Amino acid sequence: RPVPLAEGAVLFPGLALPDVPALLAGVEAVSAECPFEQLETPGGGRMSVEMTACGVFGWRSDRKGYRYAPLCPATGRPWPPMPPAFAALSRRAAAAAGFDRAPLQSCLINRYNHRARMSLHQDRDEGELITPIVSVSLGVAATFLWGGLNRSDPTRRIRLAHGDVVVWGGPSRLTFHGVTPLPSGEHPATGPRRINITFRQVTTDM
Ligand code: MD3
Ligand code: FE
Repeated sequence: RPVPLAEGAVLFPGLALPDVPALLAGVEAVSAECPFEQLETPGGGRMSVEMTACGVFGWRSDRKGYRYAPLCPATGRPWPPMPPAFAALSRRAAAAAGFDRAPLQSCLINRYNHRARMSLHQDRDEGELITPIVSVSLGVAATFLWGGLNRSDPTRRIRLAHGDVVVWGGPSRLTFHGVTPLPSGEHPATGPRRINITFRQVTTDM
């Protein structure tokens, strides 16, 4: 069942399938409180992916830069609480990959429409790099690009399908990664979209 990808990185195909109804209900509840938004980048462009978040911290981007923040930008209120089914899945996945800490402070929700993409980047706005990141893919399958510790390292292409969970920790935590433009498609659970949920630990003090 688990597919080792590299040191610290493990793919669990379909691990989230039993949780799909609760996850999609959670995404609906969170986005009703803090709506999906195509964030502005420091360069003045707009991300093609729509994002929201729940938990203690969400991630935001604007002309001032990228950062984790305690308030939803659309409402100025705290991000919605993390639904219990979300936290349970993060715990289960981190434990299954052999980590004794699970990321529970922040849950970012990315929504990809046809052609939305994410260019190659590292996740390094978190001050905490010990705890792994847990990612859950739902809906239309995407091609994930996975490189090394340098932007110019060669990339592997990994198909992330509905229900797949990946845990990224240890030496894989700071690898460059991205998502190629979402193909046109249809999935019974999400229609033409893909939803990616990532769990993160942001600070060491909680
Ligand atoms: C490997 N999201 O939100 S999830 C992101 O599919 C992000 O929406 C992508 O990259 C998505 O930052 C990829 C898989 C993932 C997430 C975080 C990682 C892979 C990772 C952090 C380090 C290494
Ligand atoms: Fe990332």
